[in-house]
Amino acid sequence: MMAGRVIAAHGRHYQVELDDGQLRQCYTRGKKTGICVGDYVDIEPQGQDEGRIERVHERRNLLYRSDEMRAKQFAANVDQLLIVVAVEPLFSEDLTGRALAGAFSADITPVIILNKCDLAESLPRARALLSDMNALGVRIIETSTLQPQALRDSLLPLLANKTSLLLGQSGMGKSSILNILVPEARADTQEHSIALGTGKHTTTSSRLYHLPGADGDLIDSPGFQAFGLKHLGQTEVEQGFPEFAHTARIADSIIARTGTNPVVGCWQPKNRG
Ligand SMILES: Nc1nc2c(ncn2[C@@H]2O[C@H](COP(=O)(O)OP(=O)(O)O)[C@@H](O)[C@H]2O)c(=O)[nH]1
Ligand SMILES: [Mg+2]
Repeated sequence: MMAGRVIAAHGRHYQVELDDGQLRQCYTRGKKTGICVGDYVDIEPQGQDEGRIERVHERRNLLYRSDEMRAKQFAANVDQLLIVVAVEPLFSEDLTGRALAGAFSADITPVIILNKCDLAESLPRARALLSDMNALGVRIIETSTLQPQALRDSLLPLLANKTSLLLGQSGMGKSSILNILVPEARADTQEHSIALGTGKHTTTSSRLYHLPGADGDLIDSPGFQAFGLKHLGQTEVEQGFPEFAHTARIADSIIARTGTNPVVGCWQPKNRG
């Protein structure tokens, strides 16, 4: 048996990086599914470069979304969720709130990256939309891929010694950011696809990359247009939305003064650190 980590998943084929750096194409025994990028596994080597996944180690966490029909896993064993939003096209507040709620409930630290900050005219509007997120204690980092060195300087220290997951709606600049942080990724951006006339630029599956010159991993994920939270209770969902945080702060202060909870059944105040 050899231990490793799943760095890519395509259907039921998994690319596993073994502890010694060796890469193997792996599959599972029988119909076992549900393994995802970031999972630590034990494999039984098969031939030169294949293997069979025999065991999935217990996960520290798992980020996923779910709707009426099914659950979709983003990644496992993640320290940090980087939610990429852009000045233009303007991001969805609802999706951002849902991603935040998903991260909080999975015990993953969210960070918002506001990209395309070179678009000065629309920047104030995007900043105003995000200012409420401060109420949730979420760190916001402003970037522009037109200034790659500044982008590296502000993001790389944050990524050291951690596994971070890049998530965002398509068009926000995820692939462009990934290419600056991990040049060997050579992720297709919208620009490439327009130049090539292929119209095909979307990342279709998640993949884990090592940051060059630093200990830290970055997982790229397909863009998302939905973030169902069927698996969470209302209280957990509300934790991603500043308007509820406002209610919670008022509730917390009333509790501190009077010892009674004014919003029983609506919000369970919680120590959010
Ligand atoms: N002005 C500006 N455009 C950007 C920036 N980052 C990405 N873009 C452009 O936005 C489009 C979408 O970028 P892409 O990386 O493909 O986004 P993704 O769909 O989130 O992976 C492309 O045309 C990029 O060139 C930025 O910081 N500033
Ligand atoms: Mg992309």
